[in-house]
Amino acid sequence: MAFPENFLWGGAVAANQCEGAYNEDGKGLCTQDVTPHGIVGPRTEEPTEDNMKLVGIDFYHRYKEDVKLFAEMGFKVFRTSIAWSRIFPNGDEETPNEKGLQFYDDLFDECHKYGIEPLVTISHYETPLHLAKTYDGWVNRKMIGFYERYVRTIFARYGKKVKYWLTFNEINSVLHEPFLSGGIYTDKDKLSQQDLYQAIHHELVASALATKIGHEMMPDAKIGCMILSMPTYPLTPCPDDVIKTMESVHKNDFFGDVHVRGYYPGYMKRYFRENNIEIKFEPGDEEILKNTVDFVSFSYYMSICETADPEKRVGGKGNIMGGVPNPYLEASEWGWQIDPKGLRYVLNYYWDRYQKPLFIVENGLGAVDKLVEKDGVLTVEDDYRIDYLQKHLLQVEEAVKDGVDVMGYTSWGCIDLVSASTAELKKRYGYIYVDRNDDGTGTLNRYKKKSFYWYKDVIATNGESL
Ligand code: BGP
Repeated sequence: MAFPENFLWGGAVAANQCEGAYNEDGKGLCTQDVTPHGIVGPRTEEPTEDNMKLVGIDFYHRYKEDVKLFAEMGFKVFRTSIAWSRIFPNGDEETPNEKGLQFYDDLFDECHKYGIEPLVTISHYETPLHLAKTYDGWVNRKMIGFYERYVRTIFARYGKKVKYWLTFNEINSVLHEPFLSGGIYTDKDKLSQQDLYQAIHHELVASALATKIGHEMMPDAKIGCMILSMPTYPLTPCPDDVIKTMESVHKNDFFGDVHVRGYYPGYMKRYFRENNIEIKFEPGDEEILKNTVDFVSFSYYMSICETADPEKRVGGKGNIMGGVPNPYLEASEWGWQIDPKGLRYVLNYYWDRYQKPLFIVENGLGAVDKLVEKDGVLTVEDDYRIDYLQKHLLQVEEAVKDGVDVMGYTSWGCIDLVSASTAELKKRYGYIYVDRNDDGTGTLNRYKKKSFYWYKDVIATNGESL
């Protein structure tokens, strides 16, 4: 048997992509409420009706039905995020919103009813809008204090119900999406490298501080970082391509390196020197950064290539960050190149680099699904999804055989939800189909796809059925 006995099988979502109820029970606005087109379109002043996230899949009101379905699949763990603006509607007030706190109490209780362990992302692309507008998000050092108050509140409230925590979703994505990822209101093309990296410093300090506070308040908790992983291969064996690839990988490794090693790596100090970036460290920051994580979690959807040759540097599409397409790989309908072996590669890479338990907290195929009737029941024949997941999980198995310590696997969007990059619902990942369309029509009813039964079997056999 390749998968460890207590392997944490499950699924993942984020509050802003599924809950809906964007202004109910005292919730404040967050960055997602004004980005009706995800990362591709302009943001709006106010929430607009075409924003699919305002209703999402109505998880806020239907979570009991959904958790029951997760339990039927045999989930051991369910990853979701807490919407910061449900707890602190503006982000900078002193008193939390009780109704928001109550919602997650109820949700976590519901999970425990079925023996499902919650895995909670503290901040998943949903900074309170007021913090973005008033402080320019993480560019402002005050954010550390607001985040600290928020984490102290949720640790105190849920410490007995939640063991696994992630400080920031895909923390390195702020390099490419400063608004959604870092609540930075300044236009992307006007944002200086100086401000961007200062914002990153604030996030890294906040993350280490949350880890410190979490360990003090919840001795049994396991706190991890979460990185957007994208193995990057040199396009050719030309040494220039190899070095260019190394440099581009460093930009992302910076985040994991600080989280695991507890200090800034030399290659970043060099980058800052050569680009006239001066990171302001306050007294105590260096000490705080030494509070390193218990495990490293990451998303994995695709790999990319890198080249030093400007003529070959055509941009490929990708999961927030693009890259040079790999001529050996096929792509999904949204242009994300499919590379199951890249998952084994990245697991080995992180294990070699960090020697910390690894958790794959996102992976999956975004595809257009069609609801059909089979034996009198509505379902989706999503063999393409099963094929994708099967191939990736077999590579996880290979990595486990390589000796990599893998804690668990939560596939992304275990129930259909609104896409982060395009804000569409037609890009579906789930084992459970939700009847909602991008024009706002649909009953919101849930239907089990073919992959639902497939995954149930994978979990029941601890991966033997793969
Ligand atoms: C990651 C995000 C998720 C998620 C996923 C799939 O970047 O952490 O929130 O949505 O990618 O991306 P998309 O929804 O754009 O298909």
